[in-house]
Order: sequence, then structure tokens, then C-alpha cells
Amino acid sequence: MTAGTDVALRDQAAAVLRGNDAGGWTKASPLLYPHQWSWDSAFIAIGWAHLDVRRAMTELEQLFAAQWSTGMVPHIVFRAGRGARYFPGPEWWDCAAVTPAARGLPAQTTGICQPPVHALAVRRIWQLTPPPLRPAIRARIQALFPRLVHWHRYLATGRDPEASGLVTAYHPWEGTDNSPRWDRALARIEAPRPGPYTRLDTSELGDPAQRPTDWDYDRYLWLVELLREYRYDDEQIHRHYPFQIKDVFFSAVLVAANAALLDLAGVAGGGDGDRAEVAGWLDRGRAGLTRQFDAGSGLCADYDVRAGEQIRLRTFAGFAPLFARTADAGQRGAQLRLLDSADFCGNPRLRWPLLPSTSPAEPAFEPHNYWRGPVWPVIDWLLWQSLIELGCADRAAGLRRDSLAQVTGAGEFNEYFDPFTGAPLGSPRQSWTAAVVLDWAAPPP
Ligand code: 2M8
Repeated sequence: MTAGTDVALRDQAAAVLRGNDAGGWTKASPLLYPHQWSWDSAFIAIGWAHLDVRRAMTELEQLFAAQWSTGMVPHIVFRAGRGARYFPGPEWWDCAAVTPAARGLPAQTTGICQPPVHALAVRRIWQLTPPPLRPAIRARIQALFPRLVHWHRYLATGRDPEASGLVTAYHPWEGTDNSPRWDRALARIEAPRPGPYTRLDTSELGDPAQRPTDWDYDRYLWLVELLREYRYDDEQIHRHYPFQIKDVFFSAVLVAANAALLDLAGVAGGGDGDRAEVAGWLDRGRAGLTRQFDAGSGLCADYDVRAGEQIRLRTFAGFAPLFARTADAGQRGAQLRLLDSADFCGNPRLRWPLLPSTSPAEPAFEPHNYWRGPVWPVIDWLLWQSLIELGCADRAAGLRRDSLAQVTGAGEFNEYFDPFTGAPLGSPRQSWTAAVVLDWAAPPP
């Protein structure tokens, strides 16, 4: 890629973010996702940081303004109002009516959460802050820091009552919706009876085969009804609720984010107590992932708490030790070999050697279908960051080059891409795709 194409791509990516800017927060995409999503906002802030670090901080401040009193940062903040076309809307969640933890917020929210990319974003913003703006941005990071600690504490305690170091996910919408990782747990849910509903996503997109099925949606919505019945109370949920998965990808992001939070403690003047607490979560998270790592396959397995069984599928989540920047040379070596094997990036049918969401060797693999096969640029961005931090500069450079080639080849900033053809799929003008392209295409400092 030449310097000229980089500049053109940056301009196009910036135009996507600006086009989706709703004034202090950014729509995840104009078509499918008109509100503010949690981990989208973190990636989006990284994109904004290349255009204006102040705007980048505002994105996260707006998101954290909707943080629950438990510390949870909700997965959607319904900022676009009731007229916005998105299903399911706030009435399905009804959070403020059923739990005091969600009262007094500037907007309605959902009652679940997504991977905590936010501290990684704040660290990136700080790295990109030009010297004249540092005092002002440092003050804003100082103000946000306690909220970030509160968020991580919620995940390390409310979502991990066993102190296993692994976060319990409550819902497929906590990140990777229709990943085959959840298939067995969803199939075990007996007689889902959600109230009547009409999906909007399949008609908005035009190709239902790129989205979850109605079978999935019945279960997604039924789980929301149960969460509401349990008043989003973690203790009740842990006792009664049918879908509880120790999600190794989510847990790995928390490990990486805790490391970023420790770095930020220096910027924000965090006290010794905070640092010790965060360092404790970091160690516990690494140990939890090590217990889930299988040296034979080289993969890390999710764990279904209710069924008491490991989830051994070849998906991107199996690279949790890499996403967590594992310090263990054995794990790292096994994961790097697997990454470039025919099961993943070395598969000869791939258009680019990028990490697909599900291995083409997995029976559940579908190249067009959402989290069941396509390449998601944000996931490859997380992997790229990890590889840099792990000292794998050449592999990281390849991932960056191929990711940019994928977007340039498609000519679109879509949500996900067909791993075999590179064709753009899902929602067009997806903000987080534009954001990571801005980071990849940035001129070297
Ligand atoms: C997708 O999920 C939403 C529900 O949250 C949906 O399908 O309606 C997922 O890819 C999720 O990870 C992402 O945050 C969201 C917005 O981009 O879209």
C-alpha cells in the first residue's frame, strides 16, 4: 500500500466516523445500530483519537455517564430516542423500572455488558495526545479513572463470584452473538417463550443469511425476559439463570484492559490501593486462562457453568492467551503455530491470512454468517495489538497490511468480511471498522 492510498483510506474512514457522529457519541452504524454500544464506543474512541483526542474522550465520558451503580457499563445506551429503528429497544429491558442500579441515568440502557476494551482505548488516547493538550486530557483521564476501576471491579467480582479469574457471560449479546460457542448452551434452553416480536435487522440488511436465525432470536429474547425477572441481580442470576458461560475471550480482554489500567494509574495518579487491586485481578485472570488452556490443541476453552462442560470449538476466542498477551512462552508458541495453521490464518482458501471468527475446519463454519466465520476487523485489531506487545513485530505487520488490503479491496468499511472472497458483509459504514482503519493507517509517530 502506498502513502497515497493510506491518506485516501484515512479520509474515507474519517468521513464514516463523522457521518455517524451524533454529537458527543457515535452511532455504531447508521443502518443497523443507531444507538451507542459499549465496546464499539471504545474502538470508536481510538478512531476519534486520530482526529481529535478531546472528541475521543467525550465518546467514553458519554458512555460512562450511563454506568450502573454496580459498576456495570451497559452494552447499549439508547441515546437515539424512541423513534430510532432498532429491535429490541429499551422497553424489552425496562431496567430502570426493575433495578435501582439503573436509575438516574441520562438515557435508558440494556442490562448486560460487553468486553472491556475501554481502558485500552484510554491508553491509546493518551499515547496520541499532543503535548499542548496533555494537561487537559490528563485531567479528564483522572476523572474517568475511578469509573474504569469500578467497571473492572464489577467484572472481577459480580461476574466472577467464584474468583476464578474468568468472567461469566450472561447472554450471546455480550459480544459475539451467534458464535457457535453458544450453540449447545442455547439448545439446552427449554421452551423459550418470548413475547411477540418483529425483527428489524433481517429486513434492514436484506440478506437474512448474514444474521442470526429466528431460533437464535427466540432464545436471545427469552434470556432477556429472564434477566428482567431476576431484576438484573447478579446473585439471583448466578443461582437460577440458565445461560452462564465462562467466556475466555471476554476474560482475556479484561486481562489486557487491567494491564492498560495499571499503565493509566501512572497518568491518573491512581493510589496504591487501586494498583494492588488491579494487579490482583490481572494475576487472577492470567491464572484462569491458563487453567482453560489445552496444550494438546493449543486452544483455550470456554466453560459452560450450568452444564459443567468445556466448550472446545475452534473459534477466534480460543486465542484468549494471545489476546491476554500471555507471558507463558509455551502457550505463546503453541498459539502462534495454531494461528498460522490450516485451521486458521494458514487455510489455503482464505483471501487474506486474517483471523476468521470461526475456523473453516469447524463444522459450524459459515463464511457469510456474522460471528460464524467472517473476518471482523476489530478482532484482528485486538490480535495485532497483542502481537506487537508480545514482540511479534513481523506477524503484527502482516496482520495490519492484510487488514488494510481487505478494506481497500472491498472499498467499504463494513461490519465483517467473507474470509474466502474478502466481500464486505453486514452493516455498511460500521463505525468501529472505520476506527481501527484510522489506527492502522496512521502515519508512524
Ligand atoms: C452486534 O450485536 C447487536 C446486539 O448487541 C445486534 O446484532 O443487534 C454485535 O456484533 C456486537 O458485538 C456489536 O457491539 C453490535 C454493534 O456493532 O452489533
